[in-house]
Amino acid sequence: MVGFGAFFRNSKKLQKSRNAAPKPTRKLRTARLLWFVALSGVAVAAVIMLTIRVSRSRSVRAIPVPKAAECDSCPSVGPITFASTIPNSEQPSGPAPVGMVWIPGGEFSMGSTVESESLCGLPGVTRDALPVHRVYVDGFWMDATELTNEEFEKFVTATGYITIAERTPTKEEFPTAPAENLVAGSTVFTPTKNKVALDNYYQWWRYQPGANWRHPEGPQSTIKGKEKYPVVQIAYDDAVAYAKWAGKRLPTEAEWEFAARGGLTGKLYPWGDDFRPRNRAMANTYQGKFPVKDTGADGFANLAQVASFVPNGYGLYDVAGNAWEWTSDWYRPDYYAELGKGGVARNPKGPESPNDPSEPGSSKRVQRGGSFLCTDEYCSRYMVGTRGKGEVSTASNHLGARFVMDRK
Ligand SMILES: [Ca+2]
Ligand SMILES: [Ca+2]
Repeated sequence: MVGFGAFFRNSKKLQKSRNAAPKPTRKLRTARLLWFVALSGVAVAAVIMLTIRVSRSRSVRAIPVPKAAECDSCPSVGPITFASTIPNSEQPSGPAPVGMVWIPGGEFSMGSTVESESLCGLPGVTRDALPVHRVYVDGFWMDATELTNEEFEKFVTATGYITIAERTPTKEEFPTAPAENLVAGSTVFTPTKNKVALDNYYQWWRYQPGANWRHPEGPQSTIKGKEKYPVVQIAYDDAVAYAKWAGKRLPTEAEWEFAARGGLTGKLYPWGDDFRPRNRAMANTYQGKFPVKDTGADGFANLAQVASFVPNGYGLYDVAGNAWEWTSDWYRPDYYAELGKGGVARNPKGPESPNDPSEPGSSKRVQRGGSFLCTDEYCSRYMVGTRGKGEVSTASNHLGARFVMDRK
C-alpha cells in the first residue's frame, strides 16, 4: 500500500486529466479518498494482485508442483491434482425458476494451481487458491446471468432501497471528516493517458462522487439503454438486500466454483484450457495495454450486455469476466488449507470470520470470476479456480452479483 500522501498526489493528477469528472475540493478528495482507499476491496483488492503479476509472469502456466520455498506465508500444499467432477444425478421435479438453471451439485476438486497465483514475493499476497481440495455441494438453482440493471431497478422500485454508494456518509461513521467531505460516491476505473508502472493501482482507480448503480462511472454516465447489462456499483449488503427481496441468496464460494466449472474437471477456464479456442473470444476481458487503452478486441471495451458470449456446460453466462460477482463466504487466504486437512468438505460456507493479512482489520468477502478489466498481463482472475476479495461496503464499476436458490 502506498501512503496517503502518494495517493493524493496521484489522484490529483487523475482528476486533472479527466475533464468529464466533477472536481471535488482538495479537502474532499483527501478525506473521502483516504476513507475509501483504506477500505479498498472490490476492484482495488483484485488489482492489488493484478499489479504484482506483471513483474512475475506474462503468461498463464499451470505448474505441477508449487515451489513452497518461494513463500513462507503460503498455505501448506496438499495434493494438487484435480480428481474428476462427480455430479449428482438427481434432478429437480419442478420447473426452473425464471432465468435460472439447475446446478446438480456433487463432488469436485476446488482451487487453482496456476503459477501466477503464486504472488508471494510481496507482503500479504499468498497462494490463496491452494491447496486443491475435494468439496461436495448440494444441487441448487442459479441465475444464468449476472443480475441486470432492469432486474435491480424492479427491486429498487418495489422497495425504495438506497444502495450504499448512494448514501451520504455520516459524521458518526467518519467523525474526523469535515462535513463538506461527506459526499456519496464510489470507486471508478480511470484509464491512464500513458503507459504506467503497474505497481500502484491508485493511478487507475479514483473515488468518484455521485457514482452509483444508476451512474456507474459518475453523474454524467448512465445506464439508459443498458437494461440488460450487469448492474454494478453494488456493495455486499446491496446484493444481500436484493437477494432477500427476490427470494434468493448469494452462492457460497464452493457453489460458485462448482457451477462455474460447468461439469469439467480442473480446467483453467469455464470452457477448457484454451483461452481463445479457434481464436474465438469466450469472455469479456481486457485487451490492449493496461490501463491505458482497452482495444475491445473481444467485442467490448467496457461491460457487455449479459449473455454476449457462449454459456458454460451448465448454461451459465459470463462466469468468466464481464462483472465480478459476490459470494457469501468471508475471505481468508488460508481457508483452503484448513479445508484441505480433512476429507471431502461438505457444503462449506466459508470461514467464521474474515482475515486478509494484507489489510488487517478489513472485512472482506470472496468475489469470483474477474471482470472486463482482467487481462493476461496480470489480472487473470477470469480463471475459474482463482479467488478475488472485496471489502463489504465497497462497490465499483466492475462489481456485480448473481444469485442462487435452494430447491424447494
Ligand atoms: Ca472486453
Ligand atoms: Ca461475471
